[in-house]
Amino acid sequence: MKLLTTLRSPFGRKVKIMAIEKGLENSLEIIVENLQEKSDLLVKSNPLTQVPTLILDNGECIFDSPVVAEYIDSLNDSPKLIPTNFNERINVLKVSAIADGMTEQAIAVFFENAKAENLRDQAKIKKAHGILENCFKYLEAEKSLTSEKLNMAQIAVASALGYINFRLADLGWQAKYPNVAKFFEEFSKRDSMKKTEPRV
Ligand SMILES: N[C@@H](CCC(=O)N[C@@H](CS)C(=O)NCC(=O)O)C(=O)O
Repeated sequence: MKLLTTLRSPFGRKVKIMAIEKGLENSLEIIVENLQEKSDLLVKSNPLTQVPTLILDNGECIFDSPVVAEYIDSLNDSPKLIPTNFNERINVLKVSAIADGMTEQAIAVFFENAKAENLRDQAKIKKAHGILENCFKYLEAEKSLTSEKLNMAQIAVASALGYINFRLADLGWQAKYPNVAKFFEEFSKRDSMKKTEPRV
């Protein structure tokens, strides 16, 4: 299988961590995309032209990251990262959606901040910061993050936090949200996290 991604995509990181945790690292050929000049392969494989995109050996293409994650989780009998128990599953999917939403807001702030100051959409930045605060508050009380059983919610949240630290390093969320900070500190010790640290 080929995974089209970038070295810093938090959505790509989430599915790479899942593959590593499932023992499937060697089944994935990572193809590094340049999003400023997307490859023909990416454009023809995913109508959204986004990473991550997974291309199976039979040519079938799978996107976007929640679907890639579900596919990877189905590939072997190692413990499921997306639980099969209905209530647990809904919660893990919900917390993963929060993590993905935080990533989207962090990307929006990063791109606004990259513009000249007079061109920045301050209302958009303010709204994104507000949503990030709401999500941090939610995660501060979220039990699935401390579950002994590894799950996709933990992976998605860790990928989102890794991206926030990479792109919005001065956000300073750690002091305000000590439970989330503790979770991230512990989770970052995993090999799968170390192997997938975002790079420019
Ligand atoms: N909902 C998508 C979001 C993926 C996404 O936003 N990927 C970014 C890179 S982190 C991308 O491909 N950006 C290029 C573009 O949107 O044109 C997913 O979960 O896979």
